[in-house]
Amino acid sequence: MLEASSLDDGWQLRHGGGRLPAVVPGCVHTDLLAAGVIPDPFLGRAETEVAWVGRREWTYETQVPSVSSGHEQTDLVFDGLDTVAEITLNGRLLGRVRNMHRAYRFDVTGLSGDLAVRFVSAYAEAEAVRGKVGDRPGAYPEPYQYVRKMACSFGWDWGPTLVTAGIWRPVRVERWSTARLARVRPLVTVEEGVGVVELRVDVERTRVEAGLVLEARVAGRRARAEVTGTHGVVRVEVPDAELWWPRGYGEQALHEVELTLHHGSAPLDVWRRRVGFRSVGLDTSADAHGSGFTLVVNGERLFARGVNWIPDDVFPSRVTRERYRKRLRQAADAGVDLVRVWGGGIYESEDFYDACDELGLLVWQDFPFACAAYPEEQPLRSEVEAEARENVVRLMPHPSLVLWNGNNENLWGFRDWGWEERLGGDSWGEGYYLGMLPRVVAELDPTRPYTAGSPWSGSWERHPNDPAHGTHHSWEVWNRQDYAEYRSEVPRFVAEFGWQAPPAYATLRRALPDEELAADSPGMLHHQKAEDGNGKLERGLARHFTLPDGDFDRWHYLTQVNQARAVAAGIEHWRSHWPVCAGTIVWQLNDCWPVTSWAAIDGDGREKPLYHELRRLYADRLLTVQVREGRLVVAAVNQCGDRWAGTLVLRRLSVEGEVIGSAELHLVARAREVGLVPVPAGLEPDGPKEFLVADASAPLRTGGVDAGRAGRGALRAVHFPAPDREIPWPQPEFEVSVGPDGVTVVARTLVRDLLLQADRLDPGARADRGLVTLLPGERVTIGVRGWGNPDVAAARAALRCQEPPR
Ligand code: BMA
Repeated sequence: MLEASSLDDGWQLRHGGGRLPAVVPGCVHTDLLAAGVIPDPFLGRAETEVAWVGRREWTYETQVPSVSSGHEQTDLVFDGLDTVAEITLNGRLLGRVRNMHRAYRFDVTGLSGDLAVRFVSAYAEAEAVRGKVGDRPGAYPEPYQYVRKMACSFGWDWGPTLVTAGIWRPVRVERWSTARLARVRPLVTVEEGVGVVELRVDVERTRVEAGLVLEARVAGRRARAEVTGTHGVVRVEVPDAELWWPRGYGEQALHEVELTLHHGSAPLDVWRRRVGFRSVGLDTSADAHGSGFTLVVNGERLFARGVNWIPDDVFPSRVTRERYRKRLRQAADAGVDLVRVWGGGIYESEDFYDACDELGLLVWQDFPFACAAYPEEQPLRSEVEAEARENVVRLMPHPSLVLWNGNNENLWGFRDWGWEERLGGDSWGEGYYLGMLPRVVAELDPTRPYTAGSPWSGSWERHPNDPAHGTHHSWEVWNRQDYAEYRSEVPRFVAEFGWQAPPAYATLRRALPDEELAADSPGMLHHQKAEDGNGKLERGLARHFTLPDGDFDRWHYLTQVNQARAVAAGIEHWRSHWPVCAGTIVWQLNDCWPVTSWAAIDGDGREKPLYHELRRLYADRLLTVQVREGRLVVAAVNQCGDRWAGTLVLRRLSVEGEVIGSAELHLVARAREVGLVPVPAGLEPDGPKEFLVADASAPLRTGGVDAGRAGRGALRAVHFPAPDREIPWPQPEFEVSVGPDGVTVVARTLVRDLLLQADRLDPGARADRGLVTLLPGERVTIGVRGWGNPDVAAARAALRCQEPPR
């Protein structure tokens, strides 16, 4: 039987003539940080002080023990090396590697002793490749398109430039005899209710003549097959298989598959994974509106409630299984059902995918290409093919994985960002996205759909970002316009759109400990990486609010409110246009360090108001006020499998709380449809002093907690026709009390966008809801966890809401 032993312990990093203890999996920055050699690059402006680390060579060393196990072959296996390295054992070269996205196996039979992994700088490799293949355009100055390393380690418009090196995934020694399972491809399908697992197996042998048998077990069923040469196929059928569903549609049934390789009666190797029975398709057919982009899981057509995922730490080896689970649980708790793994990061880990399988999160995985023209010459071409083959197979068992995507924004960049002219016929990646990658997916994993890029309209005959065809990235709005402009388009699928806001106050305080915080203080600007980011924040804010000159706390609150409002404007509009629009993927769920960015959850894991807003926006039932043909309508977006019928109470109110008019109407939305109720003419609010409140009963579960609801089992939509800066807000008055359940606020006047900033109570505290609007007389209890010493004065000080400008 194959024996595996971890080689993660006992590593050292050579530094300054001596050696430091090294953590594997890990990287050079985290080892230097632990040894006190460098400052924390996440704090202040230390990022720039540690830039030298990425330019140097680094050597990791350990011992390979000598073991007399009696096995015929011994392999040394690296699950991930970041990135360009030479591996030697007792001075003898085992191999040279240059791809962070691959695993490596070396035959070390009969060898033991000094193992060294010498990394050269990824910059040196990138520059050498650039020298060979020629310069290519890209959206950022660093040379990330010339080396197969996580692109965003070279800096991004939300990320620091921290080009690390190291042994970023586990290392082990495997000892085996006769044969081992070299590659297992589970093709999991559902055929007329019967779950089918077809395992296509490749073995590696030391003895060609040995008769080998495969035995598979799934859900109490077994099957056997012989290996011919180095290949074998074993097929297990599970009648009446329990299906795996995305969250909100059903259970996440997972089944263990165990595959054993036998020689006679002796087991040689075992492979175990969990799979789920489900079918997946992508409907891109043409219709009256263009051509769609609708995911179909187990026959159900879905509006995808998505978030874009970036590496959760710029040093991805630091993201533990627990941290993945925590972050993805946060996504699921916000009502998210799809996570897009963005192409400037990595092929995500088993831990990421295990969590998604269990939580019922669908995953769209980009191949790691983003925002640049990528050369197709050697040595890159072979690396890309090898990493694609390896990762398609590695991730195949996971039912959560539903879509492969060729790249992020490169087809768009070629057409729109001046690359076509600059390239003058040079390769730029098209051969990967439209040739190699779809071929690899179709050959190795024909059960999953592939799309060439995001955005992509399905053909060069149309603009790649054409909203009427396929996927669309909506960035003009954040870059240049007011967020109301989201309402001027109904794209078929919005794969990226978003709005920036600073992180939580406690996160800023930790990252910039010695700074008097201001929107443009040096540390704040250093932790803002977007081009003219603060300018865009400021202009976006000025369209809606009176700018709070010099008042940092007010600025911080309002920019966070504006982020939530902007994303809400997009999602409410687009969901109300289901099934023409079949998904929104918010840019972005998470951060990889403390920074002002588009994220809903900041770099310290704290939830911005946008996060809580997502729970309302992505609930199975959403009530929203929209415009159709110049008139207001209430849209009841019903993603449940049951009809939503009930009473809709409309009230036209003044900001002073006076009821100008009201009506009780009937609301119906069929299962997985949108119901529209026109607002009677006399109830449309007129001018900045008035607003509309719509309350609907929603007897079924609505996902998440009841943020934004009028009461239990009810949903509310509030519509102000004028921008906030024109609204004559009354001086807000409310009472605050603190009890075991949290902070209770009773409004005496209209209280708009009430927010408890829990991190100001205690850096470890967390509130269970974000922005709440209360009418006079209404109350809310905001649950707080992790608050050591509850106290009313502190609660008051941590509460914000809209108020008349001072
Ligand atoms: C798109 C993304 C990212 C970027 C984001 C915000 O371009 O694909 O590259 O971070 O917009 O600008």
